[in-house]
Amino acid sequence: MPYRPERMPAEESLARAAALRERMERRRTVRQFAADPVPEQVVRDAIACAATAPSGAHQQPWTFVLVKDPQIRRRIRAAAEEEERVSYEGRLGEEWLAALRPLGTDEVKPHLTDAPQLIVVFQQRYWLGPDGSRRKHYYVDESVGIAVGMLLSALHLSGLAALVHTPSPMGFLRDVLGRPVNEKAFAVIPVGYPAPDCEVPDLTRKGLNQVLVEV
Ligand code: IYR
Repeated sequence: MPYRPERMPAEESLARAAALRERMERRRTVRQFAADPVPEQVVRDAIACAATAPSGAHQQPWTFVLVKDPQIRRRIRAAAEEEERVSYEGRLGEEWLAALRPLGTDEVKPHLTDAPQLIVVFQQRYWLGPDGSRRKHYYVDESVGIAVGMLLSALHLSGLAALVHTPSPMGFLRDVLGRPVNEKAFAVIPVGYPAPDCEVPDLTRKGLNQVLVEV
């Protein structure tokens, strides 16, 4: 079918790209959230934005679970902290622990219960029909990674902060959230406003000249 979006004048593109770049450069991962509620529709709209991501063979191999039930959130936190404890006590290995040290992370994950919203992203490793039949999904990691990138952008540009948390192993999430066997947890994303006393590590990003190669 035809696709004829109106072409944006170059000056407007330039202005928008520069403004967007500046806003995206202000995004920070947040680990301390204010207790204040966020407008839930903002989160739903951000998830809808994420679900516009391109995907392998347009299979859209993602499920976003918005976890509201405080009891389920407590179970997720307990299970995640238990796994993280084992990780931080040595499973990660010295090199990995050293790489994490500047971030100041540890096994205590209050944001899992305390952030006003919690999104758990699942990847559908294969398609599962109602009769149990299976079909292959293509480029699932790439597709879901792109969708999560779009989710983080949408949340940030809508004024909300987020954290991509990847408890490892994450198998417990499928059980706790009652997801089907074809789904595998990809990330846990607490969402909210930064706490009034929120701190972030003093990090700088690579400059464009370090990440862009023009040939
Ligand atoms: N999953 C652990 C450890 C962790 C790993 C990486 I790589 C990070 O960038 C941050 C944390 C945790 O959530 O603490």
